[in-house]
Amino acid sequence: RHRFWETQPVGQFRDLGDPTVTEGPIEPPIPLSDVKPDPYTLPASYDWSTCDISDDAVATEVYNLLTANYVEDDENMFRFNYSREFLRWALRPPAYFTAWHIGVRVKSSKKLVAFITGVPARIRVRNDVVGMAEINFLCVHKKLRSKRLAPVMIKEVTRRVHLENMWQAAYTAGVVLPTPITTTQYWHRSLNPKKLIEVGFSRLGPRMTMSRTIKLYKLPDSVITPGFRKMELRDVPAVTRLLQGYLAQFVVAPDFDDADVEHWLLPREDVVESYVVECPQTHELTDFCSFYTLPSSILSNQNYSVLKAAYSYYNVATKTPLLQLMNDALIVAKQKEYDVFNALDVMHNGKFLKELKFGPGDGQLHYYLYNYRLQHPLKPSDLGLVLL
Ligand code: NHW
Ligand code: EN5
Repeated sequence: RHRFWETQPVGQFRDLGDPTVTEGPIEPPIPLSDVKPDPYTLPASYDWSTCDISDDAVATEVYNLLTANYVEDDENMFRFNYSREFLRWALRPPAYFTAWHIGVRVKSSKKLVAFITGVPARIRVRNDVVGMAEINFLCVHKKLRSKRLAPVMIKEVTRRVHLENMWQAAYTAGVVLPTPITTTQYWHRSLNPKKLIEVGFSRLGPRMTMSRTIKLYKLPDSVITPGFRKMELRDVPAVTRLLQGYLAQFVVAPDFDDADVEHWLLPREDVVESYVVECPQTHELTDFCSFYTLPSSILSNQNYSVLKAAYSYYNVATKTPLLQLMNDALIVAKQKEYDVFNALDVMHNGKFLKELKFGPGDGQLHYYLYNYRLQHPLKPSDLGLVLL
């Protein structure tokens, strides 16, 4: 059934529940001198091309490829529209490798027709902190699909990760592959219900009028929590401590240090937003919430061409009730004219989704590890990792 994935060191469906398979790496590392030194062979008319995303012209080529060919929903109504600045943020975390930003070009025209990326991360699985690659933005131009190009690209990124002496990876996908470590559900909170209904993102519920729907999703004009403010550079050490304390309870979670927090959580306009709650008396930081900005192109509507979506990222509540903290996140997202606030049912998100009027979407997100096996799949609430 999976001619490529059956050949890879990933948990196979037949291993599920087999007590003789143990947790941890599937294959041991090999000497770096034994890693294949040359790139895998592409079909004759294509070349590998390392993409320097710092270069504006290259960033635009990648942006254009993804904008026209990346992930769509199951009815092809919406397509992810990651911005250039978002891609730069996603691809240049601390200690990134340019060689892991891999394009495929047509030899004759130099046109970029496929892409795959990795970035380094330390990910903890139970008590084991593992240096991994986070793989994302796998994309093959619509006209080149089903030619088995994706397996060659996956093998090539794997080879380049191995050359840095890393042997594991984490990735997510909307499709089922061998074998998910967990399957999570997308939830959506309408902020601009009229537009969402008009573009087909959501529907008017039974026995609901437009005006009742607008009233249902109404939010206060300003945040409720005293001391709620945008995160600043000086907050990095305290946010790192809050996050480390929170993420320790999950089975799989990133191991963030100050440099990671500065990169992944310090606000960047139209890319990532983070807020802290600073106790008005002690000036101590007690709570934290964040979301990233990922618009979608609306593929066929007369009046609108983009849907502005916020995606819940990492949230930590130690003093403010989580429900109130996330309600404040919804309020700031509404103020900033996001149309919808999305979240997965990971970490403690299940505690606020229903009460804050999120509804389940038609999409799921499956999480995977490469060359690392778990004995049993996890509950989404045991997962402390959000990929972009
Ligand atoms: S998931 C988003 C993936 N991108 C899209 O969905 C964009 C739209 N679709 C496309 O561009 C986030 C194409 O359909 C793609 C497949 C390129 C998806 N992951 O070339 P063929 C990520 O970026 C398998 C993994 O003929 P195609 C995460 C498929 O099962 N495998 O198909 C990426 C089949 O194998 P099988 C996927 O439609 C993680 C084979 O590809 C997949 O022209 C990558 C068919 O290839 C997916 N999303 O191109 C893995 N979709 O065994 C990283 C299909 O079933 C692993 N396939 O025959 C770790 C590497 C690093 C390790 C380091 C130690
Ligand atoms: C890796 N980084 O299917 C990403 N999105 O539910 C790759 N549905 O937006 C993997 N179909 O349910 C990505 N509206 C996998 C996800 C691919 C994109 C995707 C889903 C997630 C989505 C929307 C629109 C559906 C349009 C028709 C959806 C319902 C919203 C409604 C609001 C009111 C309360 C009930 C729910």
